[in-house]
Amino acid sequence: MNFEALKKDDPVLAELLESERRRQEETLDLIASENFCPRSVREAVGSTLTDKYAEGYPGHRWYGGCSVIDAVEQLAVERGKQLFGGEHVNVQPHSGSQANMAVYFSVLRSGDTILSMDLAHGGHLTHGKKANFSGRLYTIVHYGVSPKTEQIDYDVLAKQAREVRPALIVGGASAYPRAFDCARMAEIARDVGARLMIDMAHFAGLVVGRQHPDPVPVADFVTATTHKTLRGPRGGLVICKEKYGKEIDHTIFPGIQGGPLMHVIAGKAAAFALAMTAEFRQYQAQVVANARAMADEMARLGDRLVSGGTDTHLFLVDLSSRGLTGSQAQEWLGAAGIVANKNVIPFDPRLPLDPSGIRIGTPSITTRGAREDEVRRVARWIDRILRAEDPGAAARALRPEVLEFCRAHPIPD
Ligand code: DSN
Repeated sequence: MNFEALKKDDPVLAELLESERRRQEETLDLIASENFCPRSVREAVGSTLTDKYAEGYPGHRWYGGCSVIDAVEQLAVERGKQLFGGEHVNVQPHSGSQANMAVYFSVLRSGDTILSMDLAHGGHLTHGKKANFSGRLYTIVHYGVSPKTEQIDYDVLAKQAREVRPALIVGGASAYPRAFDCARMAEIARDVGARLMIDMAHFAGLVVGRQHPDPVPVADFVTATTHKTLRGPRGGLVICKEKYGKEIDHTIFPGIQGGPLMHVIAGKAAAFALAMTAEFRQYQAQVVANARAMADEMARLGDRLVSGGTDTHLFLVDLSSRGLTGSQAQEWLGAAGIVANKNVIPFDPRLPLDPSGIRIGTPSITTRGAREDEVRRVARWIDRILRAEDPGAAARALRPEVLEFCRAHPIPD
């Protein structure tokens, strides 16, 4: 996009958007929840569909003039069903949070118990943080990882479920480097009469690429965002069994949302079409291969990785053995143009604002075409900075190399 009209109408904003485009081009994004969506998706999101109100669902709208909009939403829904093999798909949630809210509001009453992963062990805000609607409305009991393996112990989870008897068990996380055993979680939920929701926001693309166990056949509800490994526009979706479909639709509209963002739904349709290709599956395999290669290289250089490694698109480095904190690492890496985020690690003795870990993900760098050798090189850069006596100076010295790497691997347009 060249921002031609924006430059004319609003040069101040145009300059900001141009600066962000340049920042993205000239830095290496290792934030596990980010990616670069293709131009076709951006064209759909930037289209005139943003102008149309369409409260309701295809064939049942509260506005006239929805014939084209109906076809667009129908296309997104049909592609979503085909892509994920889901019985019922709702593409209207504005975000992953609203997708999760839709499931909770559909099947829970206020005060019901949710058994979900502890945020401090990698879970998500909407899985029951006190300050979030989920923590305010429901009784939250958390499961976590084993102190020994830093992985979920499903026998412990089964025992906990039997004690707690939750109405809903939630799987999925935002900083857990291992695959979820969705089939085992379904068995645990079945045994205690709970429903199972898997929030696959982080690993939806991996599921499509057959790099992660598929939650769709075994869970009652699967929620996702469309902008992470799935590489689509920023948004959410719900996949569920047909028997829950009507309730989910009614909860999303009119329950928690008004007019759907039809331009974003068009972007979802465009992204789903691309996700059905063999190239997309290869990309997902490369994302995981890159995460493994990079994690192995960091371990070889002496870092302690949470759970000892990764099965997914992300890994967590415990910086305490280097005598550093996540915030320091985030800042120094940033000075070299390497963008990652500080993160708590399980049983972190430090506070979330300055935790012991850093989270590293490979979806974006893989979209730029990096392969194993290149991500190993990035791991060595990270080591060089964090090991230096003066990390800030080391980062500044490395900046030209990072820039050259970025130029050699432009964001595909
Ligand atoms: N905040 C997102 C992440 O970075 O993982 C999850 O919503």
